Amino acid sequence: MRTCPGLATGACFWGVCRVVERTFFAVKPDGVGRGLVGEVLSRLERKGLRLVGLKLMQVSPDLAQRHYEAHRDKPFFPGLVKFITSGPIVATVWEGRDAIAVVRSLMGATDSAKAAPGTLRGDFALSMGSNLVHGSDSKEAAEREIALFFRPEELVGAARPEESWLYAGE
Ligand code: DAT
Ligand code: MG
Repeated sequence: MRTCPGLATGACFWGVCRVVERTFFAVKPDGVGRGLVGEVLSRLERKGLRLVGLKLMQVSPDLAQRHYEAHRDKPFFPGLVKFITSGPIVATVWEGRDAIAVVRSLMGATDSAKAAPGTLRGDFALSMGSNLVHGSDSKEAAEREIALFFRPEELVGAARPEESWLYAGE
């Protein structure tokens, strides 16, 4: 596999160039506190997504408000900010084919009690507020959230040797 010249997140599989997506994904304070970081990240790794950014961090109230600015007028906003700043999170960036939608499908529904078995929230959570994980829900959100949490030099595009199998036939 070779990196495509001129494409920030491009890659070549079997000589065919394609643009792959990047998405922002976080294990929330409940997931870190409950010791589920390895379990959660391994689901994304095993799916075949490429880890390109990773940090354990404490979210400040200012960063929390900017991250969740779309929810600023919702009644649950103060509780959301309080929760996401209540302990460390693991902030990550992943890259791969349809990464945004793929990660959302691995996460499950926002209300963990309704999330399907086999999803992260369906298997490891019960709550609406403490719902274990965050994932970008659109290309615009992904770009905005990645830039909020990571400097460009903190993202490292390391190819996985098995990508020739993950994308074989495409
Ligand atoms: P998601 O995290 O699935 O993208 P969202 O963007 O709609 O969901 O909401 C962001 C977070 O806000 C969500 O993970 C949990 C919290 N939240 C959403 N709706 C809520 C509600 N009705 N009551 C309490 N918390 C809520
Ligand atoms: Mg959301």
